Amino acid sequence: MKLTFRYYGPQDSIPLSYVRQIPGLSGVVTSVYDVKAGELWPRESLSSLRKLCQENGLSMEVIESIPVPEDIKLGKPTRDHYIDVYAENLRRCAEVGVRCVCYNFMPVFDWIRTDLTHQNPDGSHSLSYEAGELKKMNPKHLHLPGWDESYRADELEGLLSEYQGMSHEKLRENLVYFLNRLSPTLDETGIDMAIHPDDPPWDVFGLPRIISSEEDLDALFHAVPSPHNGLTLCVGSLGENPHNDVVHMAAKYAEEKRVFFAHLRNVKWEKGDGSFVESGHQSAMGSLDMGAIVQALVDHGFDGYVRPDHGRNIWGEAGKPGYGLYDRALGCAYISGLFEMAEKHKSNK
Ligand SMILES: [Mn+2]
Repeated sequence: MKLTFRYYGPQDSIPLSYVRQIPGLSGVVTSVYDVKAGELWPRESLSSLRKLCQENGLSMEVIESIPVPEDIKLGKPTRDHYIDVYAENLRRCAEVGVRCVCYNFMPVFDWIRTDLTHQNPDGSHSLSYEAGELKKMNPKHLHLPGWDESYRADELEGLLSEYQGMSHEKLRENLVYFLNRLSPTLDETGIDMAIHPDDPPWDVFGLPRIISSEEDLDALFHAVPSPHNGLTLCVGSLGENPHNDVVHMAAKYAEEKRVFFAHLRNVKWEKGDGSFVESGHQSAMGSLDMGAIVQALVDHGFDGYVRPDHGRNIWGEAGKPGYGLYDRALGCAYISGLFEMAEKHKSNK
């Protein structure tokens, strides 16, 4: 596997000169953050990002993400134009050595939490989700830091009304259309498209979500069998739903060569009503068996990109919730330890 770290570009509070000191790291996962969804990424932005990475001895082979414009998710007549722009952005990424693009297909909102500074008993802070709190939130006034794309209140209102009546089936059709139209570009560039599961993996605010379960993933890979159509196995997102058997999914999709990228983080289920707290990475801190997940990936031939996902905010570190240096660096150390042991105990299943 290739261990990577998310980097928000030159505006990130964590410099690459620090990132490069994390043991075992080979590269960063980044994006062009100052261009709206649906617009072309300047070649200069990509080449200057790559230069920054190279100067620090880090590769830049994964982009997270190129946001998918809502017109594509909605299946509007303008979607062909936006898919063509997306394809051109993929070509430009390929020109600077990008191999894998993480994206999601969640309508309007990216990941959702109800608290970004949940205090843990040890004094650290985590992102958390409480089912009861979500019911009190107004989707028309929602913005969370770290979203790849967000909208003004007036845009949100219009968008939410456009999604009225959107079914799971229709949204799935729109995703399949998007991937099929991108297919020649994927073959030409060799780029792997790694869809990120819905976070949390269920419908929110009445908006349908279609990448939440094994059944959803099977349907996607069946509909678009291209070898470039795969998954960002975000074990935290999938694992937020206790009904998702993440160890089984890791084994199955690694075996099927659908896992291009893995986000490894742990969650602790609370109350049995869908509530959860993002715990530290170690199995003992949360509800997921991280060792078994990594062993399943390794045993089934996974050789893709990995990164720690959100970390807790610890040791008084300020900054973007979930994206501090310290706990994610601890996550890297833990993850590389798990892979070292898993490789030693690899069984050829
Ligand atoms: Mn993730």
